[in-house]
Amino acid sequence: MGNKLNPNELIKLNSQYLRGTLRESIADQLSGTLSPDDTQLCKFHGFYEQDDRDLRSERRQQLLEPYYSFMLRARLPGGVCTTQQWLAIDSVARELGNGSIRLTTRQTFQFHGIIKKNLKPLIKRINQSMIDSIGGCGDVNRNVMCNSNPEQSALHTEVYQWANKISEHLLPKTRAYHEIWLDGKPIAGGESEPMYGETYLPRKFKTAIVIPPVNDVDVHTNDLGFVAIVKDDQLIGFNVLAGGGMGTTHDDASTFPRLADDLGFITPDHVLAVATAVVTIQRDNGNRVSRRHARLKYTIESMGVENFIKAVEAQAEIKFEKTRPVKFTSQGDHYGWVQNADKKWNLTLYIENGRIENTPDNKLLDSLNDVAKAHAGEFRITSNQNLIIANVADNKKKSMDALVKELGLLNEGLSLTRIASMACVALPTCPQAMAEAERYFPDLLEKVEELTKRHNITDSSIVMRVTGCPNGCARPFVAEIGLVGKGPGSYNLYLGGDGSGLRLATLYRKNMNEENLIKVLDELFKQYSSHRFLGERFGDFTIRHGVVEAVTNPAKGYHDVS
Ligand code: SRM
Ligand code: SF4
Repeated sequence: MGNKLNPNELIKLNSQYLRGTLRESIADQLSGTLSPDDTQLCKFHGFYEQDDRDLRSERRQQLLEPYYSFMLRARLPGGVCTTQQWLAIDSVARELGNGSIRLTTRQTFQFHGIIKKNLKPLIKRINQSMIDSIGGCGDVNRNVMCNSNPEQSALHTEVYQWANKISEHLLPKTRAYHEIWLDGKPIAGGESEPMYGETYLPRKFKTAIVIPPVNDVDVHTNDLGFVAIVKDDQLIGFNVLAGGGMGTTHDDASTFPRLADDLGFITPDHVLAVATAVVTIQRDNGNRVSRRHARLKYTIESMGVENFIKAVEAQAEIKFEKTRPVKFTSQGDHYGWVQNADKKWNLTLYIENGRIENTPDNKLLDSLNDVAKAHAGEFRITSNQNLIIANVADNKKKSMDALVKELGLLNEGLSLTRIASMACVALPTCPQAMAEAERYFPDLLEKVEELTKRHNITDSSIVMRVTGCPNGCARPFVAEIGLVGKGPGSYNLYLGGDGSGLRLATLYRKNMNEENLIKVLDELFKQYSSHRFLGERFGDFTIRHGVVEAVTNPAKGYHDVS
């Protein structure tokens, strides 16, 4: 590794606070693409340039430029939107995207297939519905996650407000977004980025809040995590976590998935100061030479956790109290109708890989449009790519239940493993994909389900996650079975997550094709079926039975607290 700054640092520095030449790039309608620097800067505005990889070689043969389009990711803290907003999102997808909405593993949504001339109208349209895409991507804080426990509505509301406050607090202050996309007037006297500075962060930064015992957001996989501590039904503060992350590079041991460390407990009044401190320490100490090593997890590894804690305390002018004991029990969603303490009803729907579109067999986009029209309330996107119809009044529950049944949205009869699992986007839009994920996973799951039936383990909900590459967008390194794309039809197999997101999975086999994978799972499921303890999870079994070794991690202590 040389000491030369990564070229992205200069792009940021010379961009006049993220403006670059985005206006000119958009105005140039001769090409479907942006200038090279703008392809980096556009991420801070929430979108990526992509090309349809299914069409690449055909277009190359025809001497055409790749079929360029854009993916835009919104900022939606805690995944909450009104049904009015949903109807706007729906119409934008149909009119300016490729007719699909993709719910993501960070509780927001993406549009794919946006052509260049539609970018500005699209951004304007979502902003008219009070949704923006600032920091959807880029080297800043990303969408702030907050768990969507329908059972705990009063607490959820309070904690969700913190997710919103953190999201607002960590937003870049540049007016570039408003000027370029919303025709906002420049503010006289220039501007500054008091927290981020001219070169923003060395890399993306992710924050999540969680209310135990449900760890649907996989809080330990975030750069910064807040674990709500509740006493007598009141929020009294948060355990703060820092330094989690999933992304790795195959066969490069200097990169690794990591679970966050405990920094200690704080009262709510210190949340924003601690968030600022963690962000600015990462800003000043993160690696700006190698983007592969630029996440906070590597900064903490090189500073040492104790030094990092001291630095946060000094910067935020606080003293961490001892981490409070908590217990997590699951990382998946809880499906079906649940009534809140305030008597409102919530229905969690399984959305296969978060993809919402109309196909010849399933008019999911239309069905959710019908639900949104019938429900004057909220939708909540979960961090497992699912959708909650939230806050249905008691006297409306019956008619909503009839509607979702009529529309076939209940997905009854799906296996426990299927509804606990997820896959990343991968092909054809993701430029990083080495193997299929979203398009392949449903078929693979059928084969896995046959095995679970053969071995009588259908009562076990096994968290299985597939990604097309080791960036880990569906958090496979905390799954009980993680498949990580290596090449076309080939995956590395990870085992040993604990079903609550508190233990890293371990590499078990490399370069598995489907045939080998099914053979290996057949044997493992056979052993699990014969030797499991009552209620023992598959991931726990693979550790106890010596299939893989438990990966020591800082979050382990949490799990043992009863
Ligand atoms: Fe991701 C990059 C999709 C959650 C780690 N991720 C990408 C890109 C933008 C590919 C690219 O670099 O051009 C993918 C776009 C695919 C497409 O066509 O839509 C992409 N990531 C996704 C989503 C849509 C996956 C999904 O199926 O839902 C998720 C959107 C989240 C959001 O709404 O903000 C998504 N990505 C994650 C997560 C999970 C999480 O954050 O909880 C991770 C692992 C956690 C982490 O960050 O460590 C993740 N994505 C990455 C990385 C590796 C980062 C690293 O530290 O090495 C990349 C590559 C990069 O940043 O260079 C990446
Ligand atoms: Fe793309 Fe890799 Fe993320 Fe999947 S894990 S969406 S293949 S970057």
